[in-house]
Amino acid sequence: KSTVLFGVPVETGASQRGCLMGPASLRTAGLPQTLSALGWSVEDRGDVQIAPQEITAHANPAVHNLSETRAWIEALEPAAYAAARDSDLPVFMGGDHSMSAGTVPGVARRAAEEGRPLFVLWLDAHPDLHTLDTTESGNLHGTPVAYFTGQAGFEAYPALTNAVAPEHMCFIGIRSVDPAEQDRIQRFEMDVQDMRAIDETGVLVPLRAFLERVRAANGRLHVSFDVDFLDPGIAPAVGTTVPGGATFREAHLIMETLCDSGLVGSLDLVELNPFLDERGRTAKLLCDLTASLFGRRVLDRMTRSFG
Ligand code: DIR
Ligand code: MN
Ligand code: MN
Ligand code: MN
Repeated sequence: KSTVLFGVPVETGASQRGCLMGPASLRTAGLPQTLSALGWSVEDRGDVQIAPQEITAHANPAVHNLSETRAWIEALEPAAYAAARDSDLPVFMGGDHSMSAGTVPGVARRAAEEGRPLFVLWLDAHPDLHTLDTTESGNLHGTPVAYFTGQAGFEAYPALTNAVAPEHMCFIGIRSVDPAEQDRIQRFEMDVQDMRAIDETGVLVPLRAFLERVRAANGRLHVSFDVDFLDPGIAPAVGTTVPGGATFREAHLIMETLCDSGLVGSLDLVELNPFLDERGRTAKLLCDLTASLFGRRVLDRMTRSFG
């Protein structure tokens, strides 16, 4: 099994600086070596870069760093496509969540080439369903899902060629939704599992139902993992913490179940802001969660700790 990794040092989609250090922090935590040790062939393609950009205005005055976001999408779509073509399970190390406006269309192009539909599991406190007209913060990390599901209002982003069907989305961990996002969720009848639903049934009931839909459609699955999906008590290194997030075991159980399914074809690790952390704690946790997705078992961990 093979993985291609690359870093996406983008922070212009977020409200505060620091996500550009995310890829370096994940490498320092040993992510490439961890995956090699699990028996994967690992190719780190380094960091994607964009040229310096001029300021572009938008009708919504809150919107900022529009040119940078556009340039990142243009650079990331082909990079993600190539990584998905060249390996079994590429990992895109962010970087704020605006990068998924590039990585998801890239893997969607690969899925279309394989003749398979792309499904996306969005693990996040937020649905990131704003358009450029509805974002109140103007932070473009709040827009990728609306963009790659083909909603109107993205004339300022690159034209989308491979949209993800809204009914192929599943959101888990949601606990902060803006009014315009709520409207879209209801209009498109997207599968949104908020934290209350997780409290009531546990993570496995909705996750298994979604994975069955992916399998029945012979789909390819992309997982987008926002650090703020996790409870801030275990993952403080993110600019938009929301109380009441996923626990350590809920998060590992999701990654282990995804591993068992064999359906995952690509992964985003986003919103890690190492500047807000102590001793790389959150980067190490992301590294361990990724290891669970790549096949590390509880008994492997015991061997490591006690053997
Ligand atoms: C809020 C927060 N919905 C916004 N969004 C995100 O600014 O649009 N925080 N994605 O991570
Ligand atoms: Mn997000
Ligand atoms: Mn979020
Ligand atoms: Mn379908």
